[in-house]
Amino acid sequence: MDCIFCKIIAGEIPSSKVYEDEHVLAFKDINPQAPVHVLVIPKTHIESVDKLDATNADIAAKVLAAVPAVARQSGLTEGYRVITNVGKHGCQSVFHLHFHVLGGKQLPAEMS
Ligand code: DGP
Repeated sequence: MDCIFCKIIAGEIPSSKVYEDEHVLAFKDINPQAPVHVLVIPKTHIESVDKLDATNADIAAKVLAAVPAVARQSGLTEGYRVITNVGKHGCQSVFHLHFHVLGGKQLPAEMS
């Protein structure tokens, strides 16, 4: 499978690791949109939130449950934003489920 995030999980592509456990990897986004911009992903390949159902929701839960540890590790004591893009209209560019964790400054309230 030609998935860039699966290659990062396999160690074939280097990344700046922030957090790792049995099921989850978190690493710095290559194109940061905020002082802290970390991607939190499952080690199992799932395309996006749109492919979640009762058979794999436990994987997504493990990814989300890792977010507070990622935030703590990244010093996000004043809060942060968690975003996941889905498909073309959502501007998803990597088709391996990932949650963007953004923070380190006051983020704008409005969405474009
Ligand atoms: P999205 O557009 O929501 O699918 O976000 C994909 C993000 O992945 C985007 O912010 C840039 C990041 N990204 C793409 N390729 C790499 C890579 O090779 N390494 C890292 N660290 N981030 C990547």
